[in-house]
Amino acid sequence: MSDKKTILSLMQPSGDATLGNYLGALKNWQKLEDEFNCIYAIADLHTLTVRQDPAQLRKNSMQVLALFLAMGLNKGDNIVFAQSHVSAHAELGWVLDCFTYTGELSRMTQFKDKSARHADNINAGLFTYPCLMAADILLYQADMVPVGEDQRQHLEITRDIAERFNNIYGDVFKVPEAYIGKAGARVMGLQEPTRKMSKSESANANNVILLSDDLNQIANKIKRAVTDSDSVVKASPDKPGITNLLSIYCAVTGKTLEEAEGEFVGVGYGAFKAAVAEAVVEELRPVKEEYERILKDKAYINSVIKDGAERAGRIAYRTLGKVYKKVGLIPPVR
Ligand code: ATP
Ligand code: LTN
Repeated sequence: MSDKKTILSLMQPSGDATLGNYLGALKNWQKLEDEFNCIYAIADLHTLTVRQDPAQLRKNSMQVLALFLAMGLNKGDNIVFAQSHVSAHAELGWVLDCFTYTGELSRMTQFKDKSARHADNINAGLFTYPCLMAADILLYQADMVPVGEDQRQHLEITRDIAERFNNIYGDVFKVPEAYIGKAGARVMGLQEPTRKMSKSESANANNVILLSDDLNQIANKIKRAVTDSDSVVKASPDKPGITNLLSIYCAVTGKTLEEAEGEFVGVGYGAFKAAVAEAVVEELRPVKEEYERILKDKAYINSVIKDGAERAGRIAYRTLGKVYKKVGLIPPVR
């Protein structure tokens, strides 16, 4: 890899990717290729913290990978792979478990939220999730991690773990920073605009736009989105529905909020929603075409992630070797 800084991010294949994942994460990752060495993976091991249907998990994993490739995240020197294909993640995760306190882990808001939502399966993996995520990042000596607001606390604990380890053993890990790009949109549910659009909570199909929905379905979901009581197209905290549609429109067109509001002065909600639908459909049309094509070509996806795992592994096992040596494990006899 070149001497550019390294940026890394993973996405859980916990469902099919949503418009939220696309606008809030993937579209921003796409712009980083020139400036950074980019490493992207599916966090399939993390997904096991919530009970999965095996066939469905495999399907979701291929879909998320197909989307990565459709968006060109594997271009140039970028690396794309599956977390479970580089065993160093699980191995370093274990070591980091031993350098993380249960008190710290029990303060994680995601752990508290997920335990409340999956009260029948509060497993140890859900608890130590941040240690595996720290391993994902620290193995690659990543400088930057693009994270949404919801993952900030996990990045903070990663930094704490890295600093703790470095204080004992010397400079083993680079301490990563959050990458704050141009504000990615936070996309809310179309039917419940006060909650974020999320792939693992797509029970109400009209609430979530999936990248696998067909273009007509996508347009119809937007046209059926809940709006607010008056009929003025203006963002405001007491109008979460309209605010959400405006922010989607801005993220897709690159317009500012003022420009978008200006464009819809005197326009009714119906026509406004039709314009948002049209903009989203035109944005997604080429991505979806590429996505559908790649999804059918399993051999291509497999060849990219095989190569990705080999290249990722070369970096990861070097770091893991250093860690094993520092903590006092005897080198394996070969
Ligand atoms: P899950 O339902 O499993 O929690 P999710 O759809 O909420 O999944 P994550 O896998 O947690 O998404 O997030 C992957 C990336 O997508 C993160 O960088 C996150 O910040 C971003 N992201 C997820 N949902 C949204 C959203 N609604 N708006 C903007 N960004 C989002
Ligand atoms: N926890 C993240 C996914 C994730 C990740 C990572 C993100 C796992 N490992 C390493 C950045 C870096 C999520 O659910 N969005």
